[in-house]
Amino acid sequence: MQETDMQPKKVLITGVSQRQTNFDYTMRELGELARADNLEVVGDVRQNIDQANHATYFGKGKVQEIKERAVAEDADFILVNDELSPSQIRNLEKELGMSILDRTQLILEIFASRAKTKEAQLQVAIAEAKYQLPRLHPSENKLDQQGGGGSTNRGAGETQLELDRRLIEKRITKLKGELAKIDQQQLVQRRQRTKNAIPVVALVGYTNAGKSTTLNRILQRLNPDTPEKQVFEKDMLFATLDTSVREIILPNQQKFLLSDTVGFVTKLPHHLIQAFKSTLAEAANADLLIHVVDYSDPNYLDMMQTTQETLEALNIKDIPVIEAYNKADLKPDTRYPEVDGKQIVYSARDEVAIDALIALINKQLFEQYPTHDFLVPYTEGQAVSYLSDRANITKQSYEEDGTLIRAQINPDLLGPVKKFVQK
Ligand SMILES: Nc1nc2c(ncn2[C@@H]2O[C@H](COP(=O)(O)OP(=O)(O)OP(=O)(O)O)[C@@H](O)[C@H]2O)c(=O)[nH]1
Ligand SMILES: [Mg+2]
Repeated sequence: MQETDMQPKKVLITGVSQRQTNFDYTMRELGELARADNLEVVGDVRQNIDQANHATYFGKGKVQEIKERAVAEDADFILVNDELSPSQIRNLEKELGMSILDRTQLILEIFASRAKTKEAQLQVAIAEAKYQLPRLHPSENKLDQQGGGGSTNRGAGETQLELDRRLIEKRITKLKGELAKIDQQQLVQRRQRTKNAIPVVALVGYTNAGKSTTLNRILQRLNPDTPEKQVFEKDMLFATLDTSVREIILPNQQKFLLSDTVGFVTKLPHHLIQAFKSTLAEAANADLLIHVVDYSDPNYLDMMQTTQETLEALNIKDIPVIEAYNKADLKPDTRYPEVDGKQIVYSARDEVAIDALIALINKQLFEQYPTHDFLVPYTEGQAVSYLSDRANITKQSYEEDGTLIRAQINPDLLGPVKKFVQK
């Protein structure tokens, strides 16, 4: 949708609490998502009941209230804070005489409008097709509408439905095939990196927490001569949909790869999570995760929980995590940078704080590895460069019979330099 020459469509946001403790928050977030899709929120109707109505999602009285409110506010359609069943959407639309957009469709729309690369576009298209599949309905297709009822007609409608279904299934297979090709290329790249054993650090977290900004500031601090490597950062939901990987060189010459990827949100549609699995493979294969949190947001704890649940749904586990509490500059009476174990309170906008985060990443990457003393003869220069590329060198001196190096190194990489380890 174009902001400039088109009036934004007006929507009424609606939801059923259903024992959700963070219901208020998810409703507010629904409003944010609507704005991210260029919609104007004209009102808010909620129902406090433990279970949604099976047929119409809202209870009867509430449906009436929504109808009146929508007319009064001149709403173009109704936005519902959940993924509705196909029949709930049909029944509600019939009773309200208005179109319904559910939370899943809204998120899919936002993703579709933001997807830039072929991979992201394919992933969104697959999720959209999977969402549509169970929602095909005989009355929506032309054959059924053209006929004037009668049993022969119903038969034709069903055939058309079968046809539509098969078409979408075929489309999904085709899209998946195209995606698999891209994934294959990336797998090769990842394998290559594993072979070179450059550690991978992945930024994960809620959308708008500051992941891309953190990547940009780390890059700027350590590799200032590569401004073209900066990624897109913006104050909007789902600014990033594609994974970007950047090589970072630490002051001790140690390299690591830092990857930035899509952010999470509550009730992220299941099909989208599945479709984005390959994009998030970067995080699944990381040596270290940086969980970036918008510490200035009053709901930061809910956001952290959502991130954890999404990571679990993606089967990303058993990877060490730095909890990075960002935007401390926006939180009154908060001192930063403050480091406590694997936690840091910082601001991506503050250089000193970024340096503290860099130091913490360095420490966490190598803390798990044992320290060795290596004595490398001066004739074995390549062993010194091998170590400076892969190990965390904490001390280096030039002795009579070679370079003495104290370093932490991944045991899997010790092989080629093992003979220089001092007993
Ligand atoms: N004041 C302040 N603003 C920040 C800080 N870090 C990030 N921001 C702002 O927060 C907004 C979102 O930042 P991004 O880096 O795009 O967030 P993200 O986590 O990559 O978001 P998605 O890509 O949407 O998942 C931008 O407007 C940033 O300038 C910070 O430490 N302080
Ligand atoms: Mg981003």
